Amino acid sequence: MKKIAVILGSDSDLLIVEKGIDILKSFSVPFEVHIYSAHRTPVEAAEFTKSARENGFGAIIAAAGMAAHLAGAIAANTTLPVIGIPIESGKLGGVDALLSTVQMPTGIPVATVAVNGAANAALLAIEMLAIEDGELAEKLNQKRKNDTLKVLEKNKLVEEKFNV
Ligand code: RP5
Repeated sequence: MKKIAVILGSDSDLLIVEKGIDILKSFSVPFEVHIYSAHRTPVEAAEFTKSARENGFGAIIAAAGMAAHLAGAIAANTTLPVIGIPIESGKLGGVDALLSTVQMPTGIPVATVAVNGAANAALLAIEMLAIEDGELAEKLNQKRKNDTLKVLEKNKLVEEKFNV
């Protein structure tokens, strides 16, 4: 199976991104986590990205806050799919990172999830691998079914409590 790369702009992003890492683990998907910054370690970020395909990666998740150029800078150096997670940090509540991540020029796409949307980033990366992997696709279907059952159960409790 292809690996998923999880790149953080800073170790301060880890608390949020771990929610996605937990999902990758729960699907037994192989992954690596690295800290590469578009601004502080641009050479290392580019080196990793340029060799990511030949090193067995199938998708790259890039998380960064503030002037969040990491996902775009990574996407500039690969044709692997790149998923950007805008991280809430600083005084602007993540809107800064959201706009920096999502507003990519034509030709260099970044699939941007919600601010702090690490879980969806992981699920989207898994869906990409599942295009060619029926077993993984079945695990995704099972998760959807389980999630649906949880909501139905909550609905039942609320209906019993409030509806006469
Ligand atoms: C971004 O700036 C990082 O991704 C992080 O979200 C934010 C703050 O980084 P630190 O100053 O905490 O390292 O580059």
